[in-house]
Amino acid sequence: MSECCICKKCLGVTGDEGQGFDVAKIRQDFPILNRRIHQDKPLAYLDNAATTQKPSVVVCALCDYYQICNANVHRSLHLLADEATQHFEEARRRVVKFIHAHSEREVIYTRGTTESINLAAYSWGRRHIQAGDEIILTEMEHHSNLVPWQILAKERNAVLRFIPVLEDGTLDLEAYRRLLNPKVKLVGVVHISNVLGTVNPIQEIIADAHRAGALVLVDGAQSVPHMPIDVQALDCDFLAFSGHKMMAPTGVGVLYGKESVLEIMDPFMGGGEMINKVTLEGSTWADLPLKFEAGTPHISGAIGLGAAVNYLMGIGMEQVEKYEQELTHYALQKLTPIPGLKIYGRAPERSGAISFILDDVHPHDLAQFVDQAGVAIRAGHMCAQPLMRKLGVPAVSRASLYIYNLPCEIDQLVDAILEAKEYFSHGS
Ligand code: 7TS
Repeated sequence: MSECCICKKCLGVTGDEGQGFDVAKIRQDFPILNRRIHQDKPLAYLDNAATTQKPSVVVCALCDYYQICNANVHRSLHLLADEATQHFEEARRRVVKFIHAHSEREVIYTRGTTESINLAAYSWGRRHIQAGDEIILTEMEHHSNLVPWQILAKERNAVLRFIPVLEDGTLDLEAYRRLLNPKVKLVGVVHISNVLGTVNPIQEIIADAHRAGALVLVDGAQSVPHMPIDVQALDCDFLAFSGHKMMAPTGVGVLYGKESVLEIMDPFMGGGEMINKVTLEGSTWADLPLKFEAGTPHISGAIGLGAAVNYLMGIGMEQVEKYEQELTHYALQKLTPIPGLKIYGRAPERSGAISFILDDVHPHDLAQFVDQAGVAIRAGHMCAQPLMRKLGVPAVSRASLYIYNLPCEIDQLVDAILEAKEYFSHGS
């Protein structure tokens, strides 16, 4: 393992990008990546699907808000309140640009993907789903895009149907087309699987759903941080994503919804901010997007999200995607030949979330072992228990990549897995 994190090999992969892409420079924005852990080993942070690290500009944006213009938004008339509101709304405009939404009315701040999907299931679902209606999901959904629909279906006597996952980790699109019928009101689909890394063909899925008269919610938790997204080109009705998986703070995320769809939805939560007029007998609602933003929001989080979006746009999402594709290719090349290592997910279109099992080593033991070598990966059911059941395993280990990772960090993981193989083969 090289002492220098930007070793020759890494520069070989990252040095000739041109167009201003420089991973060494990017890494300087993340002081945490210089940490040395467990007897001075360089930290290789490969748990980005769980949450990403934050660049200094994001941390500074939080500091600046609290130290320079801390105030509540959308209410008081003093200068600080005005500045805080400006920053909060500027961040929303950046998100609009980032995902190519039509207007700020379509971008609702939430606590993250989970809340975004719950909002849609609650506010859209309770108005539009009746007994006997059908909702199509996939077998690879994160619990966030499954449980809210289960709750809704139970309450409404609606039916959930599932697009099967094929052996290679792709969706069975023929089965999907057979499932479509006039009773289907919504298709909920993850864009990129947090377990299999599969990039689902959502453009096609959306077009088919629309032809059948159903709306589509896309879970973008693992895609929005990693590739260019254009909600207008995709024509999705909802898109949910989390700030913390794209360099922003925890506790902030977004539900994008088409204005025409959001307009005819009831509020999610009641309280301050989301009203127009209130009497003791009843209330009317604020315009979009505030109708769905009851109470004091996560102001610093939203400002941090704006800074993160700015940072990512500065690199360019095409560059982010291209670099991560190279890195994923490198990782798969290195991991695949390891004897006894089974990788889950062989979709031709795949991202840098790579799940695996080594021999009969428990995934938790493997994660703990590689942690001792300085490598942070995740182990567990990945909040996708039905998919685990389908794969026939209780849990997996998962390495997940981001724009600041290096080939030598993958080497560090591979070395640690080989050591683990040796260690556990002695029947410890
Ligand atoms: N959808 C997908 C596809 C996800 O990967 C996650 C989080 C969520 C929804 C929920 O996001 P949250 O920000 O609301 O919690 N996935 C993971 C993971 O794979 N490891 O930790 C969290």
